[in-house]
Amino acid sequence: MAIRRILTEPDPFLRQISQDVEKVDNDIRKLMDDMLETMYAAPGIGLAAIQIGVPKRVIVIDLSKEEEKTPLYFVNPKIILKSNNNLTYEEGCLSVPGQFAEIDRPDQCHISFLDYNDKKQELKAEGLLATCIQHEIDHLEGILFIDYLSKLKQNFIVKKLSKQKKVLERIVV
Ligand code: K1U
Ligand code: ZN
Repeated sequence: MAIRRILTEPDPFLRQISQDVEKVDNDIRKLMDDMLETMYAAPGIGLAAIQIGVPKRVIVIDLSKEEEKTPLYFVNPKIILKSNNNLTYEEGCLSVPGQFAEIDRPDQCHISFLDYNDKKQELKAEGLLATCIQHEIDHLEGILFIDYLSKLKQNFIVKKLSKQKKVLERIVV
């Protein structure tokens, strides 16, 4: 397993649409293991493959608070049904460091996906899990949570992150 670098806004790679995986083989399992290690190290509660520069439809999530880890793996996740009721949650994103905003999303979603063993599964998620799944599926479409904010707020955040990146690049070089 390896910790991989997480791409941050404004990296155009994050805006790509990710491609379906044909089969969950050992390469995809290695990718998911790396994603999980990267997510735990960050730390975060979810990660999409595109965030580490791999444009494949793969996401990992772990909402457990205890020592015992409970990783969830979703390959080619598809939303079958969304609830009509919304949940507002203060979201963050490892690709938009230091920024948080209240985002409204359906409070329940029903998804189909392939699991770690290439088996077709379905899941009815609610609450934070539903929010996190939708946030990660957005990444697969090149969408970031800041896209739901006003243009003014988006521009402010992108400018701030661009400046931070420039400062960091000067320190590293
Ligand atoms: O960048 C990502 O996609 C991960 C993101 C997932 C997420 C968070 C909140 C709402 C929806 C989706 C994060 O994990 S941000 C970090 C975070 O939420 C967290 C970090 C440490 C402990 C608990 C939460
Ligand atoms: Zn994110």
